[in-house]
Amino acid sequence: MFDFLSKRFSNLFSKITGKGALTEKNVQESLEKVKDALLEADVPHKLIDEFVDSISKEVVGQKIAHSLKPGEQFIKIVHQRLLYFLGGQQVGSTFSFQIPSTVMVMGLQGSGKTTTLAKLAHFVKKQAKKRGKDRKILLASVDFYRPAAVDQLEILAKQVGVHFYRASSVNPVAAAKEINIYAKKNFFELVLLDTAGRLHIDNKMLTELRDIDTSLRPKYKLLVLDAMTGQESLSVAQAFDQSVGFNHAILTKIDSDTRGGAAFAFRYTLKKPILFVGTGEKVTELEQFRPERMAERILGMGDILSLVEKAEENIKQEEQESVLRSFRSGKLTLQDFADQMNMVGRLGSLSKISKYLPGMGGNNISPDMMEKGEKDMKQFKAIISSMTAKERLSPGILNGSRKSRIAKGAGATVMDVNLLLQRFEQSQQFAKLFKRFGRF
Ligand SMILES: Nc1nc2c(ncn2[C@@H]2O[C@H](COP(=O)(O)OP(=O)(O)OP(=O)(O)O)[C@@H](O)[C@H]2O)c(=O)[nH]1
Ligand SMILES: [Mg+2]
Repeated sequence: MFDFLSKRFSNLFSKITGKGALTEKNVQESLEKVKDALLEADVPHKLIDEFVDSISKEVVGQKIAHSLKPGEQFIKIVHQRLLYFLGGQQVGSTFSFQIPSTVMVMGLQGSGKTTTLAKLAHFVKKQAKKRGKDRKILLASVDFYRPAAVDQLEILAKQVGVHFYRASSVNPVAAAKEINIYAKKNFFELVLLDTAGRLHIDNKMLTELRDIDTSLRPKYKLLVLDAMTGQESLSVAQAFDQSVGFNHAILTKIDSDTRGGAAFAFRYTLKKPILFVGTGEKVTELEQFRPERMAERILGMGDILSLVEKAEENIKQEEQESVLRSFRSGKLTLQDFADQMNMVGRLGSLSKISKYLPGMGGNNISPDMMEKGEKDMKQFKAIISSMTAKERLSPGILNGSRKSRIAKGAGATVMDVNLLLQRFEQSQQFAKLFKRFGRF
């Protein structure tokens, strides 16, 4: 569970750690690893070559900053470049729709348009509530292509607690006009319009979208892209852009095993912002897109910040702060480690959480391993709780007799105690890394 360091990342890192300078040779070796990481993330070859070339030019012969080791400097440059290609750093800015406005979603069949629309309604409603406001939000659909599509949206609208309107016409353009008139008459502040998707890019779909666009002129046209489609999503995005045009994209299903190659390819080629990412099937599972997190995900560093944000809803502030503090200081005690496990325990199943942790995002974790992880975690907690406060703060004093006392108290073996100490050691290294990168 607390194998925090992604194997790939640590490999990449160790390759050039400790060497005196960034030389052509060690840079090339490491760039190969970056290439592999990007390939695995499903970034198109052509983009990888461009990306790697640009880094190579930047790094070789570069003077190492005083405070950094060559390996760290290298990772930092890769990270920054990735960030740049993903749309730069966003510092805590929260997106909000202009009011009043109409939002139209578009995308291929099954990409998540209808679900995302409900998520957006929920997002805006929650955002308004925080400011003590109540937005008048309308969900409506012009998807007459799939029989139950309109019903699906109606159910979601009920779930979120926003208005829903069913047009009487089944012609998408006529229905869109009807919805528009209804919304104006009833002073809706935000109209979220669902449209039909097709299995592939198809002219009829594009023409329909263009006609709706011409008659409604929605302020926001959002392309919904399924992160799981990988490379193909790039040509999809290009087709929508050339034919209908859109302002932003939303990337869905990033809770899947995908590592974010679609986001990279999309940003790099189309240079349009990704506004949100979908992280699950529920209407609450929508997050603002954070380039820095995607960069880390692509590099296999995991997504600790997302995990922390998720935790915010479930975990008391002070507990979180103590964990962050220990990360920030680069020092981690066994007590912090136990706190972390408690925190993680309250976040949900390991399998869900693991997607956010470095080195655990792939499909290389079997249900058996998950189960074992859950069991280990319980045992680790028992072991830590049978230690004295002093032992928790300075595990260095744990000799043979202390270990066997602790093991007995926790119903475990000395080997289990050693295993815990080993994991703890890894976690400590991770905290040190965090500190060096200045992540928090
Ligand atoms: N895991 C996960 N599933 C998602 C996400 N977004 C949507 N889904 C699922 O993807 C499936 C398709 O979602 P829809 O919202 O119906 O997709 P759509 O684009 O409206 O599909 P059509 O109307 O048929 O074109 C559903 O089973 C959703 O629950 C996400 O972010 N994560
Ligand atoms: Mg739909």
